[in-house]
Order: sequence, then C-alpha cells, then structure tokens
Amino acid sequence: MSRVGGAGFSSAAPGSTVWRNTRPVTVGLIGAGVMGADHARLLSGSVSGARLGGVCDVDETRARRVVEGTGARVLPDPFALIADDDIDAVLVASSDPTHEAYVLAAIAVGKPVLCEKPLAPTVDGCQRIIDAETAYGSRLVTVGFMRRYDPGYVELKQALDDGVIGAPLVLHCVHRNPANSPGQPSAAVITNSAVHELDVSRWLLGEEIVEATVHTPRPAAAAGGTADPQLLVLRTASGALVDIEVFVNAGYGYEVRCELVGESGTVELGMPSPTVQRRAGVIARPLAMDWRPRFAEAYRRELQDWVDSVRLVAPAAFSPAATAWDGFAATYLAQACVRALETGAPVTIDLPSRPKLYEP
Ligand code: ISE
Repeated sequence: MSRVGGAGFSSAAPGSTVWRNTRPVTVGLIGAGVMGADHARLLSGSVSGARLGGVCDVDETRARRVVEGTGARVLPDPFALIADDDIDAVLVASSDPTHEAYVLAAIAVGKPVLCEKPLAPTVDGCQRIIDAETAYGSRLVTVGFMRRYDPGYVELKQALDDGVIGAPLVLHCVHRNPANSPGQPSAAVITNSAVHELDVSRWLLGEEIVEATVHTPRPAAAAGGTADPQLLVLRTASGALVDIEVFVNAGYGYEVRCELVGESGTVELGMPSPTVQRRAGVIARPLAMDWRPRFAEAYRRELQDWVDSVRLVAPAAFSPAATAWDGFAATYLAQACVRALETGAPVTIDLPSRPKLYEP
C-alpha cells in the first residue's frame, strides 16, 4: 500500500473520497491481552477495509488464541512485526511502559500507529515521540482516547459547539469502576482512570487546563490503602471549572457520568443502557461491569475512523482522533494532578505550546 503523508487528518472537498488503495489495510497488533483481543475481534468482524495481518504478544499462547480463525500470523518479535512488509499499520495494545519504543519504531518506518492510552507513561517519553513525528514531517500517531467517539460525548460536544447551552462554566465528571487491583498506587487512579476525563475535558471545552487540586476523603475500605476515591478540581484557561470524582473501587458497577453547565442550560450524558427493567420491587437500568461494553460503540468507531484515515488520500475533514500532542497533554496533566495529590496543594500547569504539526 502506498503511503501518502501518513495518517494525519486534512481537509477534503465534499464528495472527494479517494482511496489510496482498494485492498484492506493490513494491521499488525502488538499486545493480545484484554484490549488487544477486543481490537482483534473488531478488526476481524466489525470494521470495514481492514484485516488483521499479524499479532505479537509476550505470551505466545495468548497471541495464538487471538489469531484463531482470522488468517493472521503470530510474530514473535514486535519490532519485526512493525518492519514487516505485509503490515501497513500498527496497533499498540501492550503494557504501558512498552508503548514508547513501539510507537517510535513505527514512526521510524513511516507506518501509521494507533496506540492505546497512555502514549507513554512519562512526559519525556511523550516528548521523544513528538520529536520523532515532527522530524518525520507529518502525523502518523493516533492515541486511543476512545471516549471522543462515544455517541453520547459526541452529542454533548455538538450541543456545546452549537451554542445550545451558552458558554461553558462547569463540567461535572464521575468515573467509577467496580473494583481495581488491591494495592494499586494512588497515582494510578489518576494516570490510569482519571486521565480519560483529563483528555475529554480538553477536547470538549477546546481549551487547556491551567491549575489542578486533588482532594481525598478517607479512603474506601475496599481500596486496600489506595487513596480512592479522589476528587480532582481543575481550572481552565478561560476560568471554567471541571470537577472529577474518580472512584475505582465503587463496588456496584462501571459508570461514567458527565454534565456540562453553560450560561443558559446544561447538557449531560444519557443513561448508558437502552432498556429499563421492572422486577422484584425495583425499576432498574442494567450497568456494565467494565468499560469495554460501556464504550463498545466508541471503540468500533475509533477503529473505523483510524482505518479510513490510513486508506483515504484525503481523510474526513473532521475527526475527533487524539493526536500525539493530545497524548502528550494527557500525560502532562496527569503528572501535574499526581503532584497535586501528593502535595495536597494546587498545582499550576503550564503546558508547553503546541508544535505546528498539531495545529488544526
Ligand atoms: C482502564 O484502564 C481504562 O482505560 C478504562 O477506560 C477506564 O475507565 C478504567 O478506569 C481504566 O482502569
């Protein structure tokens, strides 16, 4: 497949759909754990214009399980998979500390890469990716902040952008998981979970966060010593406030809530389930027990958009995809929030200015 300037999103004249190649994009997957297996399933059945070409995992048995029935190969070496001539684009769903090396290797051979969050766990690691992509000269990297594709979040952003509720004043966010690994470091509540809210806040409000404070009540008994729940309070450049309750041992289910308060109205995410149950004396709406069913449609749309961006000469004028810059910003903000958690004091956030490559 010929590559024309990487996976960057540029404007296209209406009706000017031109495919770089009519054959499907052959995707190489690194990481066959929970998320990798889900991506492999979507690529093999729910996304058009793509096929799974190769899978690599530290546990080869796991990789073999994921390729079953797909026709994909198991490759033992992730760098060989990235360089393989049959692989057009790379999907990174391996453990967080490995992301940077694989993304850099994909950039080095000019292949589009979709990397699960975080882009890298450290700001320096993210910076090295930004530098490599900037030296390459066009965008190749997409970060898997899938909530930007969730129909609810998309509609919420549309309402704000259409001026339906007036200028934003306060964004209320709630992020709850039923349970997390006992003894999880308190910082991981931010870097692993609240980071989604950090990304979604920047994306929804279209501005940067300039200050963070993190408050903690007494920890939940189920949290096993982790500071959980946490309440993050953020201030944006224009003076709006964002509050995020993140509670990863909430027991009852997986739930994400979001309400945006504007000058003349509010808009909030609707109920996650399309049905209501009446039974045993209650009226109830079923909840997912983890994020995969809750964001199933978002993951599918995210992958389809990425595949289209690789195949199209002139991709869609509008894509919510998170760039390497958004990945950098998310890690930068998460680290600032960790400092706020550790010090108990407000932290001023001075995000470096956005490199030219990432201007809209
Ligand atoms: C998990 O790693 C994710 O990325 C999910 O989207 C998030 O909701 C969850 O809290 C994290 O643990």
